[in-house]
Amino acid sequence: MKQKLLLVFFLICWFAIAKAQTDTVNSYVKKSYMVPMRDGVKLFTVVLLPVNFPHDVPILIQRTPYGADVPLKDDSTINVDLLPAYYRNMAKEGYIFVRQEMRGKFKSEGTFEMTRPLYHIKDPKRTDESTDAYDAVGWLVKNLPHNNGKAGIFGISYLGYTALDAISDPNPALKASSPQASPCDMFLGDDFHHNGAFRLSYGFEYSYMVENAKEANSDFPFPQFDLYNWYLKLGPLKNVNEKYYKNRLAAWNDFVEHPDYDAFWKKESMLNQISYPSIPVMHVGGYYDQEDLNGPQIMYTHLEKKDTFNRNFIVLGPWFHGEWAWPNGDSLGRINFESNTSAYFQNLQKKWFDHWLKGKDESKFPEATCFQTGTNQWKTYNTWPPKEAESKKLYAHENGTCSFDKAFESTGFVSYVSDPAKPVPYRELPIEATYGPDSHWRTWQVQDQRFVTTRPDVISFIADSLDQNLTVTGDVKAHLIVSTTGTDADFIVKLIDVYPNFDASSLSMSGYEFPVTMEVFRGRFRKSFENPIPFVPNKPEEIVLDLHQINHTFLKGHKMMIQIQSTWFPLIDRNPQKFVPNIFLANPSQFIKATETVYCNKNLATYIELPVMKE
Ligand code: PG9
Repeated sequence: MKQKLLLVFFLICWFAIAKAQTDTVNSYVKKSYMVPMRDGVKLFTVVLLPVNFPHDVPILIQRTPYGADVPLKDDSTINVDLLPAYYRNMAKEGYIFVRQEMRGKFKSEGTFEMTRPLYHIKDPKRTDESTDAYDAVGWLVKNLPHNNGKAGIFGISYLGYTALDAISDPNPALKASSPQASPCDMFLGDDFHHNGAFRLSYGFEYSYMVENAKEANSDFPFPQFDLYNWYLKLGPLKNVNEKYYKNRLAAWNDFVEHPDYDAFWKKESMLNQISYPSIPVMHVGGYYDQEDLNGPQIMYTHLEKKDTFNRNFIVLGPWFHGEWAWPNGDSLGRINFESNTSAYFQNLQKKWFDHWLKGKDESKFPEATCFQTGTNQWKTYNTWPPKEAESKKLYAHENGTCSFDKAFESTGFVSYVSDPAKPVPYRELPIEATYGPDSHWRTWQVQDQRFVTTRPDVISFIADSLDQNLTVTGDVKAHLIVSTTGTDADFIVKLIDVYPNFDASSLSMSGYEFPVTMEVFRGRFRKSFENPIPFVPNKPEEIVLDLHQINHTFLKGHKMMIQIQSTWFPLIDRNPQKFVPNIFLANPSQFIKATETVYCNKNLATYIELPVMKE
């Protein structure tokens, strides 16, 4: 009897182990193909297939301009534990992973066009990233062994952009898309401009990286490590073509030729190309994304208006560009989030794709999953931003304070001199090449602002310390009333969380000035992005500036602070401060000093509008 029981026990264990083994993938084998598109152009495509896995599995695709190949020979295998943390958990339970090079890049045929518009919408005979995604999915489901006929697409940044492209007329086998840190509109926000202000260091270095050579990403050969002075010595933007690019880089020439929000920018804006979530979409973004902070927030809001079937979702976390793909997301710079936020996301991403592509877990997904900084907790919302937040105005006062009370006085302003010859650095020096060795590009958006607070061309307004927590969840907007002695000007606004002067529990964070959100606006576009106009010297004018969505608790004992300045260099090119038709063609003599005035009185009030949650 005892022996029989032992045998039964042994058999149960054996079955359990055998089942567990067949439900887990140990390794993947690499294959590569040239996949034909409808116009005959073939795209280089790398595939990782699960080895000895008895189930049919979905296909997860990434389409990239940065090179799709992985350092493995064809037909060789890789242990699942060596795959990136970003999708390792999905790999363990079986997916087919595909990376495809976009047309014109690396081993793919055809020509590359930066942020190629969706041409097929107007002319069905033309190809673009959406038709390429369609053709790729069709080929993959037909040709890859053991696929279950369902595909998803995902990726970060440009790969997120191609995931977004794919939802315009998706292949019927494409069942879900997760555009992550995808840009949406390159003039209003994201990589190349913010509110019409040109992102100099990024635009300069990125166009060289992707367009200098077809077969490789190239780093601009800077002759020095700290680039603050290099960009200063570069002089006006017209020197870029004169000294370096010689009109050779299409992307840079496009910047020069399209200084305003014209048809060129509008036709590539996702806002004008995709209007509804044709398949389930999960937008993912970081509050401190140094490249594409705007895209996920704006695109979620845009698609939400037509989300009849409830398949539009958003996840926001305390991340730099793509940090959620990293193994560890428990901090950024010196800001601690007290848990591994990346692992949390990777788990959520798995559940989301498992649901749409494997039919697992029928439970409803939260509409919005948005980390709350300050309290350091994940929160879910039925609507995003949550409707229950109450709008409050944080007013700047002449005496350098700010509060929720409007000023009583009818006069009141603060002025500073902005000198393009001595621009305010956007981060502490040295400013290394964007993706060069030891670069701090990923963390500058949470950098302690004390490095500029005492500059005479930076003005600050600080509130009393809070006697209870104050949570701001949703869209933050700055309303400035400003004038200039020049005829053009930029304004940079920051909402800062000032930590207590003496914090015994975290001594080194005492007095830290944490920029919860910040943004630039190029003044010439205050009435219209299409038709810039000069300022009339000394005439007060309103500028409304989107400071994005946040979910942040200013903790009891902390202070809120508003900071304003007019240069942010070399992140943003220098505004000459004298109105010229095209800043890309301005001469050195057109760059002038100007006095900028911010009004803070009862008739001309400058304030930040905050969506405040009830505690
Ligand atoms: N932020 C980059 C990018 C995306 C889309 C277009 C151009 C640039 C990127 O990291 O891919």
